[in-house]
Amino acid sequence: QRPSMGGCPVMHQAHTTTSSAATDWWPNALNLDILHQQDYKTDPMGADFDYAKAFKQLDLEAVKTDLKNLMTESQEWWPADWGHYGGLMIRMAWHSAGTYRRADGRGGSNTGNQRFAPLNSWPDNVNLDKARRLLWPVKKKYGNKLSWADLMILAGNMAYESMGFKTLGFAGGRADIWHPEKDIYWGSEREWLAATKNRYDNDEERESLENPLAAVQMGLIYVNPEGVDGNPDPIKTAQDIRTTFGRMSMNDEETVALTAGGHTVGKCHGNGDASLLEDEPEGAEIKEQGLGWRNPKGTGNAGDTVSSGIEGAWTTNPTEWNYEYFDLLLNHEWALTKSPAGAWQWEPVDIKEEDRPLDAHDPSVRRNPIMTDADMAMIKDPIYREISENFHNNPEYFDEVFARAWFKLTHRDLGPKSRYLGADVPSEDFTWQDPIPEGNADLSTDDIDRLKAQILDSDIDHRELIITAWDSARTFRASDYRGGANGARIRLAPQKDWLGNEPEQLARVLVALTTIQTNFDKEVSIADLIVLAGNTAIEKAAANAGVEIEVPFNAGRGDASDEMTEIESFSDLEPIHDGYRNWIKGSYVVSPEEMLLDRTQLMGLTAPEMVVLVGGMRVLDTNYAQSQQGVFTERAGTLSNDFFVNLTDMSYTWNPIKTDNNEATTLYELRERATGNVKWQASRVDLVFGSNSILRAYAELYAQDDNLEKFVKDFVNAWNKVMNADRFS
Ligand code: HEB
Repeated sequence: QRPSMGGCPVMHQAHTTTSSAATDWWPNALNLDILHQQDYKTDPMGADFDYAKAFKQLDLEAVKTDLKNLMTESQEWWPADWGHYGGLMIRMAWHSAGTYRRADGRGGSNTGNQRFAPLNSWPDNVNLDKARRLLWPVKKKYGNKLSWADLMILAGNMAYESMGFKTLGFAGGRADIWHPEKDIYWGSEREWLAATKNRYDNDEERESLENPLAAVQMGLIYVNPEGVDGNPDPIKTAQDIRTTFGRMSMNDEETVALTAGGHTVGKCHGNGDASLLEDEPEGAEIKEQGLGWRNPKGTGNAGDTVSSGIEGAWTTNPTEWNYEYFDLLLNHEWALTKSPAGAWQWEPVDIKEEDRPLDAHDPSVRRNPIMTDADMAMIKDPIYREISENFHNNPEYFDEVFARAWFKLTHRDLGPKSRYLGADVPSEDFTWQDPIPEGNADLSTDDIDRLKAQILDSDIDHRELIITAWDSARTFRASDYRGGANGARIRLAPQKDWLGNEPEQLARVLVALTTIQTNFDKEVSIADLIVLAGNTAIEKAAANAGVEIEVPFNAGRGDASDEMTEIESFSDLEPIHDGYRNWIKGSYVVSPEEMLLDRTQLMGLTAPEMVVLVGGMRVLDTNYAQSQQGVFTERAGTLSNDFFVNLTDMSYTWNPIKTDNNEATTLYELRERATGNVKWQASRVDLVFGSNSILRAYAELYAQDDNLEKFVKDFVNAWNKVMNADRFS
């Protein structure tokens, strides 16, 4: 109880905890906070800070040396198993990277989000708070030049190197966030580790795991180590492993390599009663200072540590890179037992004394090695078994596959190689990096003017030029920096055939642009021409509205080839809705306006940018199949603020359109109040800008009599941001 003197100094129910917010009264209102986080003021570094620049000043070799030393400098507050923190650091790095999922590109290592809720407190991340705290002296020493996000991955690499494994390399470039991410959907459960069936269309069909999720239970990184819903059965666990690793584009061979390479080192912790652990970091007492899971047993650490509840090491020498994992797994019979914490685990029926690992804190005792249900899957699933045997017989091959898979795991969501920083970047290109050749950046103003003139001379509809530029750029997602206009992959499979790209129209525009390219006397990429054509058409549309404005253009985009393009993984980028073009591919449970919001967040745009772009795209007549919903203007093709003027005009009423059978559709019509005549048509995506109070505030801003010019300028800025979102050099 806090002492009170004649009334509390803070008003009761003040909005100072996360359980109360002004908008909680209307839980179904659009959550624009997911966009507001793009221009939050939580980042203390300010807009001028450029992490890439700061990283370039970093003495990477010195950090690496410090990290290697740190591995074996056991701290009394959290003693290292066998005097080596390697296993703990690798688990931290893997859990940082392993939240990535390919469907929306969210999760993963590139933001340092493990410092914040919910990840800092996930049941699967027990005691990784200790790993990060052990790294604090290194973070403190190198400061702004080394983000937490980079540090966590580098620490995993240095752990491997200090245990004798040569990694493929390391790229820096992951800038930290300073607040929990508000946009990531981790599942709808309200209970940690709720039964897996919540996430499946059909519980027996493990591939029916709800997209975009990549873990089988709330609070896990991947699968339950004790078996599906805690019931050991390696064959079933194998299905879950295959599905969840597939959700991050790992194939069977990569999956086996990662699991084996991961569990070659370190141990599981479960020498106590897991139910006695105190609160996780986010809920812990102030005196815990950000640490969680206080363990009341014995010293609460070292030999008493409880993390997963499983207890024991996988290999005889768990601080060394070696091949004992497969030796033990394949050459013993394993039987189901329980750990001291009561967790299911597998132990060998028969093992030579010298093959048993030493106790992690008492060298006078040897213990049984263990396997989790997930490890057993590596020999019980027939496909995994074949791979395991092959790795066992060809350790050099195992080394190579593991090195590549580890690099992919830890760098996958950092984006294209142009974002990679530092001297340890491998020279090899990998197709999962979506490589793009460099384009010609040396186009003079005169060259660009000549190209623009040819674009205007060609007989392609301006709306089609704008559409093509938009469609080529809109695939970009800031979650993993994939997609975008660079590379002009819109001309390649699978994108050229996506329904949302209106393939016939697209093909026509590409032919016209290719003709311009071929006839031009300098090298210019199609990727650049697509953007330049869109820009040129927009300049014309602005001029029609009486505003002279130049859309910025930076040449240098390259054209990717089919060989550089993993068709399967590009399928993740296919739009199934695009509110900017007033289009939805099918019918979905989620409302079109929510999909617009989610897509906008992925594109890295703010709420005002979304508003100005939608308003502009409508009057530019760029709807899919030229539908007229939201085209609230008599002069389509003119970059006017008519969308906002008419949306906010009280001379209309807004009415849902019914089908002939009197069923509601998701479409609306605007009728003149005076006559009842239908004047315009609209979708939910159009009308949400008039109904949501925050969006309406922005819509009114652009409808104002004094803001036509601001509207055009803001539109051009937002457009330019979209066109260049995927360029990092
Ligand atoms: Fe792991 C640990 C599970 C994968 C690496 N794992 C661990 C544990 C568990 C697991 C339960 C224990 C924890 C404690 O502490 O208690 N994993 C698992 C699963 C999976 C995995 C289920 C799926 C299959 N891992 C993995 C990967 C990696 C790893 C992929 C990498 C590569 N882990 C690891 C490590 C460790 C672990 C290193 C140790 C830690 C220490 O030592 O501390």
